Amino acid sequence: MDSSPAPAGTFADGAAAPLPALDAYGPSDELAAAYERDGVVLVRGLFSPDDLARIREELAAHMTRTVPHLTRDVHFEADGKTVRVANELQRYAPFFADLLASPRQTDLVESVTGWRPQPFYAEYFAKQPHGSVAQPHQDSAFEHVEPRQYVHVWVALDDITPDMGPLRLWLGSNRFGVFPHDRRDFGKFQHLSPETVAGFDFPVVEGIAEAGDLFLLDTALVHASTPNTSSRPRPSLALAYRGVGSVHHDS
Ligand SMILES: O=C(O)CCC(=O)C(=O)O
Repeated sequence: MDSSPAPAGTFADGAAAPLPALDAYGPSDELAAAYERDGVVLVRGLFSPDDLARIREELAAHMTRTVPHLTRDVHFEADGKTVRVANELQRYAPFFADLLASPRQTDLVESVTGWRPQPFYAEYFAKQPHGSVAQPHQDSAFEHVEPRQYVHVWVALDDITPDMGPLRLWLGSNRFGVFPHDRRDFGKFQHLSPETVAGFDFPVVEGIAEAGDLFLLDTALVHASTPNTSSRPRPSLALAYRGVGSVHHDS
């Protein structure tokens, strides 16, 4: 078995169908039923162009003013310079702490999942052209929350076309616990082996999206992101929530 880490920018490819978008202000039982069935739902209409512009402004400020001074909460591409992920944004800017706490997301999470959420963390995926992929993983493998009430509201900060490295989602894979994360990529992120993924029988969809769309995903859902072969960055913001009263075990 090949145990070498996958190089940056590679992914065992094969096109997948897009996930259909549902209206944020449509029937909430429809959103809840889709989430219950698939472990993810694509929601359209919650973030306006003005919201996105403000988020992008604050991210630009974080990247230029704060990130150069950080020794944690930032991960780089293989060149060691280009930011791949900026974590824990709420620690550094009140804007992100406030955004995370907004009822806009917490009400949505509650109405779709049935449990009351509290803010957990916010992180930015820069996904530069020809940057690294995210290999298949479950975020619930890295943060241990009991009971298992832990979601990401993953916001597309720009349109995401198939060549921009959209999310890839294994529908319903959240119902089977945590799979072995026995590989590491160049940045030491743990992920599933190609053999584990090859054994899956889950429908696979691609996260094609419009700017402002969000994926509400159960963090036990296996997901990845494919190469960004376009000439545009594919920025996204993950707002994480866990249940009020849940316990987070630091590992
Ligand atoms: O945006 C990406 O490329 C990866 C996102 C991801 O893996 C995550 O939200 O956990």
